[in-house]
Amino acid sequence: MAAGSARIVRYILFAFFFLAVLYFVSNSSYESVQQLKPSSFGVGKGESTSTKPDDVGGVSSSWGSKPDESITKGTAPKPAAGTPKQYEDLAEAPMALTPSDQGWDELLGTAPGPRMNATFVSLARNSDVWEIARSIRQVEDRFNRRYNYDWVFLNDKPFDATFKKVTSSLVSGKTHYGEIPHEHWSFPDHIDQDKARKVREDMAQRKIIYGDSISYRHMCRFESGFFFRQPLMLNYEWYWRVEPSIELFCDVHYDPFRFMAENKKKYSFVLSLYEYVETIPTLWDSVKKFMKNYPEHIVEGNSMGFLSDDGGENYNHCHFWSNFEVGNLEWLRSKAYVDFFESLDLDGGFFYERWGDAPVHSIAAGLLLKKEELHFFNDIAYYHVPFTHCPTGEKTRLDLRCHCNPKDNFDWKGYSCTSRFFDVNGYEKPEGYENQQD
Ligand SMILES: Nc1nc2c(ncn2[C@@H]2O[C@H](COP(=O)(O)OP(=O)(O)O)[C@@H](O)[C@H]2O)c(=O)[nH]1
Ligand SMILES: *[C@@H]1O[C@H](CO)[C@@H](O)[C@H](O)[C@H]1NC(C)=O
Ligand SMILES: [Mg+2]
Repeated sequence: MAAGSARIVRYILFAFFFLAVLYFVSNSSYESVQQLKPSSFGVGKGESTSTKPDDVGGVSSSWGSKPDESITKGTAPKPAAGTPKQYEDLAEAPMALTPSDQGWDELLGTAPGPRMNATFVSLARNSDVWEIARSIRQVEDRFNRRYNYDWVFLNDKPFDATFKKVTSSLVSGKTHYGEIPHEHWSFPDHIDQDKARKVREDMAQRKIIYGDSISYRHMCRFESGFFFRQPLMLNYEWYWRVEPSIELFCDVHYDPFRFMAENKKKYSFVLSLYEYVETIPTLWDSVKKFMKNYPEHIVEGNSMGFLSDDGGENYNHCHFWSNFEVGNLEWLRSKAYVDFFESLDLDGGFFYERWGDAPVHSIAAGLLLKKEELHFFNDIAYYHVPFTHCPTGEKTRLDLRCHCNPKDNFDWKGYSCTSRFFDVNGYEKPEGYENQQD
């Protein structure tokens, strides 16, 4: 009996000792948490440096003096060039929970290096806002969040407040909104309206895509001859065209504008294909007339071999797809290009047929530029319905963290002209292209 109760006392003492140790340990760790708190609260709200305007719609930037039809607005402040602020002691870094907290805009830092005199440009309707938003988000995530280039939006009608708010919240550079003047989005006087209407009715019957559309024709003529001469575009030397609902599948690690400048490139593409013949039956006749009237504009060492299989007699319908373009605006504003556009425009094919800006730009790039001035961006992976450019070569795709399916790559398929571009230039095709030909 006595031995039994002594054992119980021993158990009780042991339990007390255990509880005491537990209390001591938990208490001291509680104190150490308490000690951290003041310093982690110390930085934050009170020291906010964000100056992002709350009401984007009402803010005007002073970028150049603009005509009435365009509104220019500044958005978020650009982070300073260089690496992001690093805290020596990571425990000291504040947690930015709202846009006014310090550190909110410090994502992975601004890319070092010079910036080119360049802008993104999108032609869009107010109703395109959510589709262009998707495109912008991808361009920003894959490239521009580290470069902060500006973005110009053009429209034949005034942009509404929603369009401006949404797009300027997504773009890391400055955003500018321009309204296209009527002369750049209407029938020129020399167009016979009856003839143009009959063409639209006929094309509607033949179910030619956009064949009955007037606005699509204005769009194609505008992109062919006027976007680069809009007052807002005169502020830049380089452009990257972005359409609604496109996708970018890989990181863009370097600055394509700077690549173009340093390598003396003037025009670039990611997808090429054969044009739908019914939309351009007399385009090449018009081009031949231009070549005869302006021999001085046809450059030696051009890419005629990309456009024609018989030395220029006939067009093979190959063109670069112009919904993606990185290009030089000074070239488009040159006498050679403007003479080319005006010569074509007088022949009326934008309305008497349905000439697209893609073959127009491509033929100009093929004849007015040296072949070394054209560039194929294999490493910019891109989708515009219904075609995908996904880089050939697994190593490239992994290095660039691509999310496209290589099977979707259009480059080496029968309906693409990219193979021909490589042949004309004597470029070696990337490893693995043979396995992507169908
Ligand atoms: N402002 C404006 N933009 C247009 C109009 N029609 C087309 N666009 C834009 O022109 C570009 C080409 O039009 P889209 O419908 O994508 O033609 P697709 O790519 O040839 O099928 C896109 O950036 C459109 O947002 C229009 O009537 N007004
Ligand atoms: C950018 O290019 C445009 C068009 O050539 C020019 O007018 C403007 O002065 C340039 N801006 C800068 C900062 O070089
Ligand atoms: Mg499109």
